[in-house]
Amino acid sequence: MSVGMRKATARAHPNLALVKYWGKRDEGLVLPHQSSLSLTLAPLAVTAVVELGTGEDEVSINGARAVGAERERVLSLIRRVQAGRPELKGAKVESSGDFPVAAGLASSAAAFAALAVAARAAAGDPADPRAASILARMGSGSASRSVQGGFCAWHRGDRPDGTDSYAEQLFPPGHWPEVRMVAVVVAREEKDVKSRDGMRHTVATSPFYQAWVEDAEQEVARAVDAIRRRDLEGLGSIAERNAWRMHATALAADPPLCYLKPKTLEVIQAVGRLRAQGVPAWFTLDAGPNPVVLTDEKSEPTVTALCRGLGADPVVPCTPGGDAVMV
Ligand code: 2P0
Repeated sequence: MSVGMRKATARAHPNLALVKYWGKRDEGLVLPHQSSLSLTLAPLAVTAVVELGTGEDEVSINGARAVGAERERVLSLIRRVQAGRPELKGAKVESSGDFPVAAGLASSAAAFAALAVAARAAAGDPADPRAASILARMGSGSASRSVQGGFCAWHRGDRPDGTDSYAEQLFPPGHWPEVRMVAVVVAREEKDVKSRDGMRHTVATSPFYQAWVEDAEQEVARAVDAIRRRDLEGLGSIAERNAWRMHATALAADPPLCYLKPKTLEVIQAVGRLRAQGVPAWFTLDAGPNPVVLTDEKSEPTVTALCRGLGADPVVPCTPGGDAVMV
């Protein structure tokens, strides 16, 4: 072991955006065009172990040695922590998730949040959710929102250096413990267009992009108001229309970006019919074919059974999750 080696382990949950981030104004610093709002989700989590001062770099993800762009993305976050501190040169990183095979939720938010929290601790930096959120953001935008639990807002910020673009908790998980989000997997294959490329293409070619951005800040404010009042119908309506607007913006890109599959639409329409029968349920959809259904504790079994009945597998009910923690 080389002198100065430090090691820390952190665990973080994924999050799901109810008002979404879709497009960067700065690719290098991962600065968004709009603010966004999410719920951190338990029980799924990623654990990251970071040792600094190892001399050599070594990155493994889910037990396999990471290479190429994947390795570089991890190490570029680590380098920000090592900057100006030669005694921290070299990093051994092990990241592993307990996500079921393609749970339909991106693991990158949890992975980069766990990595940022562990890396800062390994370097001896004090616990600081804002600084960790900024660091996580530079690994993956949505990871900025997984440093803390409950409902978090990622403020777009205005500064070119990104120091005011971070996520913070607005409501802890205990504010509204009955909320459920059911991840519904209708397709397990890797999506054709990754989020990063999809948003770049949308920003560059969609004539609807400006309208999408202008809508966002007020949508976050309205969603925050609904969460404050624990108004599931209000929040669900905002989440659904926000997902449709994000996808409409992507569909208007040239060539169009369509993340929906026939089965996606089948689930979305079935959720709408369920709601017409009085069951509180609203869908949201990220950059992929797998919907996530917002509902409450009482109706979660009905939603889960409906989606399983349509052939979705797995269907993973999630509850509000807590902060990223040191393990
Ligand atoms: C979100 N998504 O707000 C939006 C909604 C997908 C759709 O953030 O390029 O992995 O690493 O910043 O965060 C997924 O994109 O992209 C995402 P990068 P990220 O959750």
